[in-house]
Amino acid sequence: TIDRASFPTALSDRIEVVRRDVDAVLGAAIGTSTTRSRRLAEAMRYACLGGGKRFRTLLVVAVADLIGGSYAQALRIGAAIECVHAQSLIHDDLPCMDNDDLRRGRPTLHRKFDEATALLAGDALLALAFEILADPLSHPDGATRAELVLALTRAVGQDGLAGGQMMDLYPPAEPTAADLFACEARKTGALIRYAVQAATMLGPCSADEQDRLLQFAENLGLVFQIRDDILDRIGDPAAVGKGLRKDESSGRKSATVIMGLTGAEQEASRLKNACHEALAVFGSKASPLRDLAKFAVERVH
Ligand code: GRG
Repeated sequence: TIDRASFPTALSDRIEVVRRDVDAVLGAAIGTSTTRSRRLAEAMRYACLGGGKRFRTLLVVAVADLIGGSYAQALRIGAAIECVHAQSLIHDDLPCMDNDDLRRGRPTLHRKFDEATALLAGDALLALAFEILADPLSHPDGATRAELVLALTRAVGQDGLAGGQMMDLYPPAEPTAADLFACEARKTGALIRYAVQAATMLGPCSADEQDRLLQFAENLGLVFQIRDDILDRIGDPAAVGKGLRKDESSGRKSATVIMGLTGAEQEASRLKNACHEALAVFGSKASPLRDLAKFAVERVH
């Protein structure tokens, strides 16, 4: 379990510790074999280890902490999620999707390498995610490992990232707030929900506690994406100055386009309150999760 005496309580310190530790797991999982393609491994490292807030891993660790799960197992689940997340960002940045040149303040993977390398690095990272989960180091019980894998397949597929991205690329002509939530719950919410769901498998957790944690996760996933949409509107002063707001220039039917900036901010605040309500029964033990909800709604990148 997580040693609370030595594990930092301040979120900024937690971010640093978790980043260091999950990066070590990811680095080892990608490996240093000289018989494999060095270019592929370099591209995977570039995409996976080049920054990122590690929000989903922090979430796994916080839920594991709440229910007395293992830190080492939480980190491995976090690493698997970071692989899927990195793959989704690589694909999202490609010319056939968002056609972005920059990610995490550096050239996107297809700009740094090339499109073929970006596609293959994404493929290999998705495979690596499942390899990490299916390894007994992630959980000693085979049935639990199968559940961890099954739940991730669902978070990635038609009801998850791929389905949500499709809804984002091909929205209805006049999307409603319900259409937006259906898209964002899949595109962003599914992996955040998975982080919480997987962590509940790492320790004793009653059905009622799991329900509440999943309710928290579903509200958190939406708030995280709505904040992303708000940052696309207000986040880049250079773009605003040139009249190139990303929420308009991208053509995406984002929260700020559908609800307006004020509507999106009100919705984010409502969802944050719903996060807090879902955690009420856990009392002060859930403080790290409350910190993450606050972070999701206040973050500036
Ligand atoms: C099959 C896994 C898979 C994906 C294919 C391309 C695609 C389908 C989905 C893309 C979904 C997407 C880009 C969602 C955006 C989610 C989001 C809010 C990303 C930003 O997350 P942060 O802020 O990023 O956590 P960092 O850089 O901090 O890790």
